[in-house]
Amino acid sequence: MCRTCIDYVDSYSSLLLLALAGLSSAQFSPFSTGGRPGRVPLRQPCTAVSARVDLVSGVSNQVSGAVFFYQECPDHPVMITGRISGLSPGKHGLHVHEHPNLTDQCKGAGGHFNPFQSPHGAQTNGIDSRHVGDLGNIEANFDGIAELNIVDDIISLFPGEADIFRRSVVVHSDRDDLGKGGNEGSLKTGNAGMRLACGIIAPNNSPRCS
Ligand SMILES: [Cu+2]
Ligand SMILES: [Zn+2]
Repeated sequence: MCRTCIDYVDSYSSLLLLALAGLSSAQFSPFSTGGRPGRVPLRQPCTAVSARVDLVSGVSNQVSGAVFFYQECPDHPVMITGRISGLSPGKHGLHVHEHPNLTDQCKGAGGHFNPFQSPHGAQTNGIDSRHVGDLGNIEANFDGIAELNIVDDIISLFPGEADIFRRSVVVHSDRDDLGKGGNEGSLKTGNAGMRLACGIIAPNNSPRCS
C-alpha cells in the first residue's frame, strides 16, 4: 500500500504551527483561500501516483525499454527511473511530447509538451526557459544501455497544466543541446534528431511504493 502525504505534511505543519503560535485568525487571512486558512488543503491526504511507458519502435527497431514515473504528492518532485537498451553509446535527448500518438515512427506524438509557451531548454531550467516536457539527456553506456534516474520539479502526475499523463515519451538519436545550440532548432527541439522510440505515459498497474 502506498504512503500518503500525511507524514510529510505533518512534519511541516508542526513547524508552521510553532511559527504561527500566537497569531490570531485575522492574521491568518493573508494566507487564506476562500475564507479558509491556506494550509488546510495541504492537510488533506493524497495518494502517490505512478505511471509507466513501454517504448515502441520509431525510426529504430533496436531501441526498447521502459520508463517509470512516480510522484508522492502534487507538491513533490517526480522521480523518473527506467532502462533503455539498443542505443548508440553517449547522450540522447529525452522528452515528453504532446500527443499520445505513436504513429508514423513517433511523429504522431507532435512537438514537445509546452503548455506555458516557453523556449526549449535544460531539464534543470525554470519553467520560463524550458518546455514542461524537456527532460534533458540520457546517457547510454558502451553496451548501448541507459539507466534513468532523474528527479524533476516541473512535470506532474497530478491534474493541472503540467500533468504528463496520456502524453508520450520520445527517445532521440542525438544529444539534446539544451537550447544552447545558437540556432532556431535549438530553442524548439534542442536539435535532438530522429525519434528512435516512443511510448504513451499510462497508469502503472503495479506502482512502486517507497
Ligand atoms: Cu523529443
Ligand atoms: Zn523542448
